[in-house]
Amino acid sequence: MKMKAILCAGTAFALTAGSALADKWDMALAYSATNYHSEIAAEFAAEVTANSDLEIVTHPGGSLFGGSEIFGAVRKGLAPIGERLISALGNDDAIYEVDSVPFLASGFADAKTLYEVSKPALIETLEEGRLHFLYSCPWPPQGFYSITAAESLDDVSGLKFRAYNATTSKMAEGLGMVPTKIEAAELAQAFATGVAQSMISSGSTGYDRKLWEHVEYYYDVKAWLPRNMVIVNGKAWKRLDDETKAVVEAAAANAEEKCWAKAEELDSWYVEQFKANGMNVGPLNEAMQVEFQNVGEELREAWLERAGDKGQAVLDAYAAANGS
Ligand code: PCA
Repeated sequence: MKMKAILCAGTAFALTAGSALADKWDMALAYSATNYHSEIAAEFAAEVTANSDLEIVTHPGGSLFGGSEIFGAVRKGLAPIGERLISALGNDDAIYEVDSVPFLASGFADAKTLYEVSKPALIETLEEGRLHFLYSCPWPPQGFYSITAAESLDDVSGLKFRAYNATTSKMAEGLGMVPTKIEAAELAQAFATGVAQSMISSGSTGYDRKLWEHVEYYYDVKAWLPRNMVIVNGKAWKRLDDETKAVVEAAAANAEEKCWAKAEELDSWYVEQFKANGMNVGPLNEAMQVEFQNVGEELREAWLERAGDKGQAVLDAYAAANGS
């Protein structure tokens, strides 16, 4: 009996190994299943599954790997495919932080231009790490959440600030707050327990985590539009035949186009939901906006120093694309 079972299993393995059939990829996602990034990733996965012999199964909410683990997991091949917030990878290469250079691109059109001019450098950097790039999609412009009204630096001084990358940590420090890195999946808990009292993020993440239950103020700072990217382990990518690769690339292009449109469409809707749930929503006062911009300017210079010629080339291309 036992022998037969082993034989059967062996035959099944030989059959699958001998054909391109029935490859399955688990796709690691960090954000809520209902967030548009995750929903569109699920549509991407369904499109590939329907049109090829490759099945892609999404695992949202950090259920396969937590947000901070996904990049390493895909690089090591522990997950063949995953989505990661690019600007959290600044320790690997400063070029990953270009979308979070403060006040460089504050709206969707500029963020798209910045994406287009920085894409070759992004792809090259990923390839050096043996990763294949598929698509990238933005978060809406980043605002400031605070449990207290932020009329002056004194008001926010000492607040525990939830950071998602080095830039947000440094912004917080520059403004007199105390940063701690917390992934979006743990956000509601952090605010509920007082581990976090302020943050910079989009309306999207505040909405997903019902932040109005903990935070009263949302300021529409438009600091930058960070992006997620979907990447594939280099070896897993090479194992696909050309036909499957073409299906995956086509689905990725569809996902990217839909996702940019969805982010823009939802931007003001999220903020409407904040108002409907009793949050105070509006711009920072002029003096505070200037404080944010001044810290931003310092971070921009520090970034350029780290990013060197590669960073300068992207900034030059961006300026040229904007006609300046
Ligand atoms: N949401 C993600 C990253 C940027 C955003 O808008 C987060 O807060 O983790």
